[in-house]
Amino acid sequence: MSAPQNLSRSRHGAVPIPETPGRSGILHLGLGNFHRAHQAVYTAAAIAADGGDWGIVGVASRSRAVVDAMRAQDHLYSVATISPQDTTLRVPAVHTDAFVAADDPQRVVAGIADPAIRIVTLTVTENGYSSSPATGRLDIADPAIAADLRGDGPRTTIGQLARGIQRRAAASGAPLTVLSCDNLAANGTHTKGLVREFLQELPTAEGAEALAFLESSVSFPSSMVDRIVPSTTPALRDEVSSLLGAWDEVPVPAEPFTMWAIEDDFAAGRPAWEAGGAVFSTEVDRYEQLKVRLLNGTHSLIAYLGALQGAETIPDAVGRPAIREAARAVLTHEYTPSIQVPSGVDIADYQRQLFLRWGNTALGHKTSQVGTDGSVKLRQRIPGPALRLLDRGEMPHLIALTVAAYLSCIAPRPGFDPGPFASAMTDGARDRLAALAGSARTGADLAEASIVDLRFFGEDLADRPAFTERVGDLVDTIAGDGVPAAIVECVTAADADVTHRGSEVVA
Ligand code: CS2
Repeated sequence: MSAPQNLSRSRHGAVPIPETPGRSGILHLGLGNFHRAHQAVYTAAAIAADGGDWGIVGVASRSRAVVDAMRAQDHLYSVATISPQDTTLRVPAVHTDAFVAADDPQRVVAGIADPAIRIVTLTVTENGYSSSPATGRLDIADPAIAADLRGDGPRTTIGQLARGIQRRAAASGAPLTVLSCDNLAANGTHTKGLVREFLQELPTAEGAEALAFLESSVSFPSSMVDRIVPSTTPALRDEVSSLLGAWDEVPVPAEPFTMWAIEDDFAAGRPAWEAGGAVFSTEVDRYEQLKVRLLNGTHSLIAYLGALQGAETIPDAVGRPAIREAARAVLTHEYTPSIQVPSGVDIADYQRQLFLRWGNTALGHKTSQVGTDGSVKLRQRIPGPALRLLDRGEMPHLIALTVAAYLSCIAPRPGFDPGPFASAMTDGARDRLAALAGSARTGADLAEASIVDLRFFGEDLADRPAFTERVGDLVDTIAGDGVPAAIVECVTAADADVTHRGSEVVA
């Protein structure tokens, strides 16, 4: 049998393909699966409902694979919405071009400066913001930031934004919106702060015009993006290509659930994303906390405990009664009471949905994917809720267990084997932590070195010896008595604390 032809405008089987917009109004940094299954789908719905020059130029940071495949497929690909019941396909068809930033850094700068581009969107992960974990400020000691400040590249996202804004200020002065779609609290304000710090580091003559333009003409709305999007597998390519009747090299798997809450502060217009179900809200910070703590924070716990117990996927992990209990306890006792629920959100229903989403067995979401980059992700997820309980004289047992399980996966002490799924997690801090683990005599040593000496979870948590001690004990319990014993100990203690203080009050 001959190999199927590539997906293209003339070869797409039964899946309808809308017209690709003739002009591009959006430049997107981070052409990964998250963007392609989320923002691209909302943009397709917006254009279908309301038109507009909102084609997307997709910029991949370094990886050539998606760019090459999209070019070979008329910039088309399919999004496979996967549930245990079925798989459905759609082709968003909103990308007008794609390129690799590392191949041509000046093209990114020129794109951001182009007055036809009215929105720059970002999905560069928590790792892509070059901010110091301890202070949250721009990490000017980072060699990549230092190089961008000297005028190389630029290669960092913040360097690209700052240099693009600088050129735009000097050229057209046309207003611009920068929209972060990453899992960071107050992601708009945070991104603006980092770009401002970059420009402030430049000599006055170089940075002043751009700084004034930043304040007067560039808006940075915050947004909360939610859709579980695993990595693409060979099996998905085969399945999608046989459903399509054409070869799609870069399909994206995604769960049925999807949510986008955005602050409506656009300096130069925006697509009618509400047509795809986006919510424009003045409560985006609340949505962000809801998601970063309840979904992402609990997700991390499930991933690390699951990997240590030999679970390759999130549904396998959360299907295990002990891990499910730990997830229930952290969600209801430690994360939910720490947030203010956005108006109109039914929190009991949101929690129920989370368990259904994590339990989607057809999606194959890997524990190693969620466990990757914990050193930057946990910094977003855990300090606020942990400090809230510590301030009340209570111990966040399950959050401490999250940190202990993370350390056990990434920096196992000599003699402890965390298993293959933990070893598959990548983390920029792995080598540093592994060196500490190698010389730590006890869990307490490792907890002290990472939480206090390295300020892994920020200044405030470094200053809570009771928390560090609890994490250290749990590292030893995991290694000595096993994960189930650590879970029982934490869930029992957390349930007892709640019984003692009475029922939870959810704001
Ligand atoms: C996950 C997220 O990998 C992770 O850390 O918690 O990617 C999660 O799947 C998404 O934020 C869902 O919107």
